[in-house]
Amino acid sequence: MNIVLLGAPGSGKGTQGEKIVAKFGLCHISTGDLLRGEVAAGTPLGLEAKKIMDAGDLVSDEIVLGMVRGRLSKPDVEPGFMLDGFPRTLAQAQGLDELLDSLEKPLSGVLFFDVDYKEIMTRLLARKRADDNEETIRTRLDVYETQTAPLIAHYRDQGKLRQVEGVGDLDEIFARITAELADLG
Ligand code: B4P
Repeated sequence: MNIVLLGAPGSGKGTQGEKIVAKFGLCHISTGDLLRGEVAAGTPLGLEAKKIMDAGDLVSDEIVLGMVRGRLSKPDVEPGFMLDGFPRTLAQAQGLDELLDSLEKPLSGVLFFDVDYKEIMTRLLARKRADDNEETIRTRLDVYETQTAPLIAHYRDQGKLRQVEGVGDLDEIFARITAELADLG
């Protein structure tokens, strides 16, 4: 099973992603975590990415696609993988479609976490990560609306989209996700 987690910042991709990989034995690939790893290691890419992430903007498609291409070439993705926070633009989605075609690893489905922006603001202000202040969150939500939300239609058109109500108790949300994934086979 190869899946994508799609949703606004703070919609629970990272939180539910941990539970999904533990239950289904998938390789967890979070572009946010990969980028924060580069920042922590102080690499040139990390230094460039930090400014962009702190402002709430998206790191360039070229950089992120390059990172994902490298990660998907590693053997631990063989049992199946879960992309968390990627793709985030139509260009990334098209790049991923081409990459997966060339690797002969089709996407099984895309889980879209549906959470309203008011709830997201409350969650992220409570989390206190470096990019979780009110101004940056507003920018991230604007970026999501203009650049990432069009992916909902992209994957719906491919017949891959599975919508999950992302508000409520963590275990209840996970049960909804499990039901969708069981349905994917
Ligand atoms: P990410 O690391 O992907 O982070 P996120 O979208 O902000 O959060 P996520 O949805 O994973 O929320 P979480 O479960 O943690 O991105 C960070 C930055 O990296 C981006 O802004 C961008 O700059 C860069 N980036 C990453 N990928 C990129 C790409 N593909 N292209 C370009 N740039 C990229 O949950 C958030 C909080 O809510 C937590 O505190 C959690 O405890 C809480 N929570 C979760 N579920 C809850 C529930 N049901 N009820 C109450 N609280 C809940």
